[in-house]
Amino acid sequence: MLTASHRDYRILTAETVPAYLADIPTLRERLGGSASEWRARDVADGNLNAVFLIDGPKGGLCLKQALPYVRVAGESWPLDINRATFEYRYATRVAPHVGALQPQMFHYDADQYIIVMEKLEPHIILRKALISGTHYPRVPVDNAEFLANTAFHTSDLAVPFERKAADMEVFARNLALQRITVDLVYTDPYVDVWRNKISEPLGAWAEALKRDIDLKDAVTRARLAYLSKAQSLLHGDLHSGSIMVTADETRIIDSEFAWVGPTGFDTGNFIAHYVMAWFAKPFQPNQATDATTYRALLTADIVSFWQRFEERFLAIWRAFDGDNDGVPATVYASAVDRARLESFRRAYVADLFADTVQVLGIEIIRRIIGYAQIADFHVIEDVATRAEAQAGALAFARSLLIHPERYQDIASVVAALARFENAGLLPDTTRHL
Ligand code: SR1
Ligand code: MG
Repeated sequence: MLTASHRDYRILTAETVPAYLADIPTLRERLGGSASEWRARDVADGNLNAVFLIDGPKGGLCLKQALPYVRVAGESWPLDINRATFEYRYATRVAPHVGALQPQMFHYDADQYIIVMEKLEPHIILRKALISGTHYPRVPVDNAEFLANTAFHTSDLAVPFERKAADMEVFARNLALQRITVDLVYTDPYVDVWRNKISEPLGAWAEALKRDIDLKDAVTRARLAYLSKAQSLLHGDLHSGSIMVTADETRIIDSEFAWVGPTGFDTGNFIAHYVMAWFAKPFQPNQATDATTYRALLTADIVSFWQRFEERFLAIWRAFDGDNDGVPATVYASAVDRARLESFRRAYVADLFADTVQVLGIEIIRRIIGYAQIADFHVIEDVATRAEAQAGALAFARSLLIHPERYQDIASVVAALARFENAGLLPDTTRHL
């Protein structure tokens, strides 16, 4: 979406990218040589933006430009280009706490809505690895480290309220992308809207979800939490398409959906994509690993992610002695106070877990019924087979949301997966699986 204030904005192409970079001395220096020697490739893969990789005689760069519309939909779906600002602001805000777990940012152009960053090579998108059955064991550990740090250091546990208010002031303006999240994640699957993409075999499931008032109540509680529980700065879209990997490195990318909200949004989103990979796995073609083995790796990764997140979040909190207004050290001054603080910490993390489970269920439902569906299921060519895999995931998601008391720890979440895989295309909402 363009306004009069964007009159200098131009959409770059692989042909025009070298000339753009040639005008920026620090970037010219990184590439080496001159523009005529640089090769730019359009590698856009996500739903929203243009992305180019550029190689020069000395080095490479990645350039990302916000388009004035949703890339995968085209100009019929206009979208505010200021989203690039929020991606850049998030990356710089969390940089002191996450180190090399995100790409280095080299340049931000506030007129062209362009970010130029480290080119990640030979990294691949984690979703592609999950689909091919290739295992990257560092991911759960690294992502737990990333999220424990971003969640803690941007919360009232770690900063004076004035600092958090400054974050809220910035990211509360990320309105266009929050409209997408509120609509596509929290609302669309429960109403009739043109954006939903419901395959014919999933028709009964889609109808059942829309009629299930217990489910809709649970989703409404989560939607209200997303809008009103300003707990920490969220990445806002941390799924397997927002993580790039090699065997030794994990990089979190694409933080344009950043928002101050419930911490469980990021943790639940991440786990949801491992769970969907689990349901899709037996039906995906061309696998590097046998499905049973890979499923066991996925469940182990889910458990180790949560355990590591909890362990690191608590350890960072225990070691922290900076100013904050949420849990002031002056209030917890005696040995008795400090012992009580430890049980307070445990309760805080239990609340994060409950929010995580809610978002886990909600993210699964929106990726199967809603607009932004995922390749993990769509590589299954046979629509009926794909729907069977998706139905299992929907049944599991519904159970998480309407029976949260059954899912008090991560072991009970993964232990339940197999109970739902044969849920079938006719949802039985009276059968409390
Ligand atoms: C219009 S598509 C929007 C979705 O793509 C992004 O990757 C986010 O997941 C968002 O919900
Ligand atoms: Mg993205």
